[in-house]
Amino acid sequence: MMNLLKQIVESLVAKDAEKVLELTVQAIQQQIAPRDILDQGLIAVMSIVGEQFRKHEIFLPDLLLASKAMYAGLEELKPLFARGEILTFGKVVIGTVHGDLHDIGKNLVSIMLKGAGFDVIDLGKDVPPERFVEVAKKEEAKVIGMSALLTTTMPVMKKVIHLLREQELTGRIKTIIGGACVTKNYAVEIGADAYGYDAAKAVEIVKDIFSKT
Ligand code: B1M
Repeated sequence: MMNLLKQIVESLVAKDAEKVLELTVQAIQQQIAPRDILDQGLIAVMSIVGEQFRKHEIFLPDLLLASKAMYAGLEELKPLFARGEILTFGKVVIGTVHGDLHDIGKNLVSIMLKGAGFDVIDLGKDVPPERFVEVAKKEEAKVIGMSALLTTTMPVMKKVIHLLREQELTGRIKTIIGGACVTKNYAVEIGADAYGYDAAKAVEIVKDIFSKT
């Protein structure tokens, strides 16, 4: 069993989607528990790959290939999870704020959060403040993640935090912000719960939030 999981890890690190798919099917046939295939195989690798990306040991196309390989395996596993069993570790609503069309960084954060096992509701770009709050409430998400690349769109993040406060949701729905123009000081200034310098840090923070709730 361990050998097969090890091979899944190796194929994922090699970003070989076909091999990952083949080995995942084999693992299922050998009755390895889906949760073990997920945790010890697919998700474990995304942490390794995320760290490599953070250290600039690999680049964006490598990260995208690795996540594609992970999804190939994940698709095979999804139907096997018993009804009611939670496949993911929690829900996160994410988007690039209203007025801002830069979504490359946000997509990276989204991919890495998915890779880490979170259920990510990606609202895309140019997202109005009301929509972040509305969807987070409807989906019972515990985290709202906002990205901004333009100094002119940063105040939208503040609006979201204001809306949460108005609706007495502060603390129940945590906020994490990031993007090239955003700083830790700005996060403190507007009352965001956390600032993510990069995608790997964002995953670390979200994991931390969920481990405490
Ligand atoms: Co624009 N752009 N752009 N642009 N663009 C910048 C941001 C700019 C700094 C370039 C410059 O002048 N030097 C500048 C902003 C200046 C400012 O406000 N301070 C700028 C401008 C001015 C503009 C336009 C106004 C240009 C024009 O039309 N006159 C226009 C605005 C359009 C709009 O949004 N309304 C515009 C348009 C565009 C393109 C469409 C051409 C394209 C975007 C394509 C796309 O995203 N689909 C684009 C690009 C590519 C850039 C640069 C060159 C690169 C941005 C990028 O993707 N970086 C950028 C210059 C730069 O940043 N050096 C620039 C790679 C990405 C991986 O990094 O997004 O920072 P980043 O994400 C990182 C972290 O920040 C963090 O994790 C990521 C990876 O680790 N992170 C988070 C991001 N979100 C996070 C969320 C988190 C946590 C971490 O928690 C939720």
